[in-house]
Amino acid sequence: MDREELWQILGLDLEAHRRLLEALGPLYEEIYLSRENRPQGMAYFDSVVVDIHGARVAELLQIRESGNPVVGTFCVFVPEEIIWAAGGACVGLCAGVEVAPERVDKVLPRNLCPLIKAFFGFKLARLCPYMEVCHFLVGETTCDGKKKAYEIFDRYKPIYVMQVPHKKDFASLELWIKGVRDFALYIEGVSGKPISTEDLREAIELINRRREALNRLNRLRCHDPPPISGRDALLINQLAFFDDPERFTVRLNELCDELEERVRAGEGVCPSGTTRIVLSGCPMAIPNWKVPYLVESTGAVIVAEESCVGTRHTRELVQVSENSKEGLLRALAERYFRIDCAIFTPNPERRANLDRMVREFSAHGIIHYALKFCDPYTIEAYQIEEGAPVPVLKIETDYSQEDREQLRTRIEAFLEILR
Ligand code: BJ8
Repeated sequence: MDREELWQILGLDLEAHRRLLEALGPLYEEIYLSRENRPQGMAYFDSVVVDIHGARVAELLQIRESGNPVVGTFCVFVPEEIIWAAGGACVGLCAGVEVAPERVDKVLPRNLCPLIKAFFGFKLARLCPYMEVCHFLVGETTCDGKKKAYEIFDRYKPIYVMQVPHKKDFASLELWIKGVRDFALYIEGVSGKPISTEDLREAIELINRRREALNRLNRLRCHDPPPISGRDALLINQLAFFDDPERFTVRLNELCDELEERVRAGEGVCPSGTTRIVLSGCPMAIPNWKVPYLVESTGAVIVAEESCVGTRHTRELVQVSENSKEGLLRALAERYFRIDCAIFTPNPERRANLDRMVREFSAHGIIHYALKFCDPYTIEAYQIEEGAPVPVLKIETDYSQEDREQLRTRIEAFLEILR
């Protein structure tokens, strides 16, 4: 289908949308395409970005027109397997760029996390075809900002909100399991047919395979030199939220085959001995590449992301022990309940996971990345820094480019200390 026609069907503001895509092109060229020594397998992921609002959106429209649910989400707590099992499709809608701030400021407070403002901006300005192609969205009671913003956002697009407990005890797990069961019932109601045990098992295996491929990619970055840059790895992690999971997994495994060859040949994206950084903190939604770009253009390499656009999204697989629908739903709920997001209190698992990553990836330092006004991560940064096995640089930033030079100076000074 012709792209303009597709965007018109979805009711986008065509003129503003054209300007948005025009702005993305040079940014992508600067941060990605102009770089040398990228693996050939990145060509597929580049093609997805170059047509980011085209081919995949058309596929989702087809799914919607065939009567199956297309569902947008904002958090890795939403058990997407249930949506896929119902014959539907799930797409992550978090955005990493500021859009229509003057309109957003009329609805939301100024001092709010940029990630929340961004998805509002995309809706108010009618700029996101993924948002528009969705039947409805699924929110979650994670941070206060999101859960209160969903109450207002529901006026623009219907949102089903899942209740996420904030403590990891037995009672909370039981509450969460019930929430996952209720969500399955809701999706069955929307799609008009029950989810079979077989469909649910296949969906669990499908998403587990995608996680395994992402984990394979991430493990390859343990090597010195790493065979792929942090920027490219982040991009792949970002695209996992959009692309068809089956195709994405095949292409990613092909890329990993190539990266294994590189490792065998001792080839990397940077010289051996380059300073290695773990990024930790808030998710970096596409096209939020500011900090990774600054770090890697300052002579270091990012070897891992302790983030929801990174290992927090992929680390845990669903462990199936009982092949009944109830058993599968329980296994799903248990897997999602292990996520170590900063909205949990207390949250010692995050600290333990991060320390393990520092060891496994032989990192020299941690850059803790928090979005401005994100209380859970800005506050938890204190515990992350305290007693960390390597030096920590704490960054608080938003989606603007105004602090770019200031950040560059701080990152350069930090890398100097590590060296
Ligand atoms: S599981 S990190 S995706 S909640 S950055 S909106 S927390 S104020 S995105 Fe998140 Fe789920 Fe947790 Fe992951 Fe609020 Fe913080 Fe903004 Fe955030």
